Amino acid sequence: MPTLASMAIPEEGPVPFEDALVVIGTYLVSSPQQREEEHADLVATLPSALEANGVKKLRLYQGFWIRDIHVPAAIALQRQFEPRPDDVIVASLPKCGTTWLNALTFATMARKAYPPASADHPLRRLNPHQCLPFLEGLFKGGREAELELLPSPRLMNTHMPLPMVPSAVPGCRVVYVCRDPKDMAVSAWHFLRRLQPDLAFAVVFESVCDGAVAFGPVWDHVLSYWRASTAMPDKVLFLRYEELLRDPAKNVRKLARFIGMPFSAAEDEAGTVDSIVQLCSFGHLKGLDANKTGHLDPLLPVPRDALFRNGASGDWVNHMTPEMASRLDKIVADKMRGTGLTFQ
Ligand code: PAP
Repeated sequence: MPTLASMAIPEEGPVPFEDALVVIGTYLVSSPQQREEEHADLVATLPSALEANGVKKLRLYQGFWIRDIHVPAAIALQRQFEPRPDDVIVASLPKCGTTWLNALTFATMARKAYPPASADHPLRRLNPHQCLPFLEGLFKGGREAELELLPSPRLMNTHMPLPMVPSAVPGCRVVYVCRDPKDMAVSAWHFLRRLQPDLAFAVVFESVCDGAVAFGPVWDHVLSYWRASTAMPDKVLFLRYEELLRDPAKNVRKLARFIGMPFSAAEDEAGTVDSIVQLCSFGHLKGLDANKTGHLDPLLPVPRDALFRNGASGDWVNHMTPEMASRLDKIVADKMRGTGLTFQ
């Protein structure tokens, strides 16, 4: 079997997962059916609900609404995921800044091998999601052995709530990003409409209020990481999309310190932080071919450009009545009471 080094991929990680797959993907046989069948009896007993688009089925597994195809992945992640101490996992709910944080974390962690200003940086030819292995995607398909072949430090991505990846904390480091649930709901609606144009915003809004969204309820997802970040701040970095927008450079510095790779004086001099911010900026990523063409997944016919819609905060005012906004705010505030976390 060829090594990653023989493919001109650095021997130190993180390496773009898409590039690593060129080597390892050929050699490993995945078995999604087998994993689904293994847990089919259990999945069938779990309470179910339909996702807002009425297509995908959610199952209530240990208090979280997980897509039925992902429940076997959750079980396998709980039982088998073995973090390395120098691993970093980017975690988030969908539509809360995953793509951006994937890009920022990859660019920051991999900056020695891939200088952010370089013309051949992987983020100039790959969608940020292609740079990180998606944990539930791999575990769903029985492909977790691929993770073992990646050089350290590894950088991975998940939408799972923390109880589905319990070994991650304190086994490695997790960077979490949350977003105002009102903007998350709007972003999710626009995304789902790419598959189902007649989907009403009210349907998505109600599902967020009810808690029945993939990987939700929103508040329980956020709190699972929030609590871990307050208990173990050196293991979980808790970021906010709105703060990233307000001061991306400050957050990139925070991220670099957290992963144990603070910027040196020489890097400060060279403007490395600004190069990372610019490389990963909404305007830059949105304009790249890698993000304008193609689909997210061969099985998910959503064009990649759906990940780069508006890139701002506060768009909820254009979609919600003041009553809807205060209803969701109140639900979230009630759930957050006493936790030290607020969204207002
Ligand atoms: P995912 O969970 O499916 O990967 P995710 O990246 O979390 O989606 O969310 C997409 C949102 O992040 C979009 O928000 P919007 O619908 O309100 O516009 C998208 O525009 C925004 N986004 C993506 N990349 C960036 C970026 N580089 N900077 C700021 N926002 C971004």
